[in-house]
Amino acid sequence: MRNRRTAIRTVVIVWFILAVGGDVALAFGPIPPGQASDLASSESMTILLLAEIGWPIFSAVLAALFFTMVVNRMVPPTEEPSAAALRGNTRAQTAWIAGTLVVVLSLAVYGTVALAIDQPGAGVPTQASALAMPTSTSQPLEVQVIAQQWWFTYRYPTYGGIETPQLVLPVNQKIEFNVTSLDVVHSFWFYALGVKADAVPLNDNVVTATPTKIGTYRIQCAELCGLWHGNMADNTAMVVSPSDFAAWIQQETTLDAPIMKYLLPYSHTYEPSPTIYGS
Ligand SMILES: [Cu+2]
Repeated sequence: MRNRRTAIRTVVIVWFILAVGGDVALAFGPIPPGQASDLASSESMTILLLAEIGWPIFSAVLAALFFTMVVNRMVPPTEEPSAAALRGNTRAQTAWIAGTLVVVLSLAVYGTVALAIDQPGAGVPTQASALAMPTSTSQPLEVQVIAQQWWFTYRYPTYGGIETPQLVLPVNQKIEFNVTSLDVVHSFWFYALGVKADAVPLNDNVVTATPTKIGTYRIQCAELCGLWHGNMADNTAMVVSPSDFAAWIQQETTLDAPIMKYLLPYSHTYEPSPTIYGS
């Protein structure tokens, strides 16, 4: 009996060291998707929280496994069979149900609150934002993402509705991505910003995020969309300073000037053309 107690104590100590060590390591480790936007930071925070809660539980499973496979085999068996104690054990059952309830309910509350803070009014485009230049960085700048087989193009309604093949965003400016498609279902995935939104024909999928780090980023399509789906990846999306952004917009406006009369008027969705797509 004493041996068994010592064994259990050893396992608990092993579990404690594993759990605390892992949680400390997690707190200092890189957590995806990183800190390149407010949305990404919040997602990293959620992943860290879940990992911090999950790791001690996983450690307990490892410790129990270690106990069963190694320690238990070295200790002479006691008279009681190990599994019988749980059957009809009201206290264990109540504790199990209460524990599960607490975990599920607190995560539900946390998830709801996080969602409400990150994406207030998610899915509802702010019509007004397209009409004027944002006067503050918290007022969203509307950027439309148009997915099509097999690339993304971007329109900036605030700047005359110009369309560009490259995504450039000003740093520390709240961006309202309006994601749509011209043909099949695609998915706009800007991993570093924590943005992933389905691009559905005749739908306007809205996500907001504020990029906080100047840099060059990768964008890709995250929905198998046909033969050249793999082509829908771009390593040249950029987050730049407001002055660089203004200069870039100026340059694109000049480039687009001759073709503006052929572009469809800016709209949140576009009718797919049956003659082009053969449906
Ligand atoms: Cu695609």
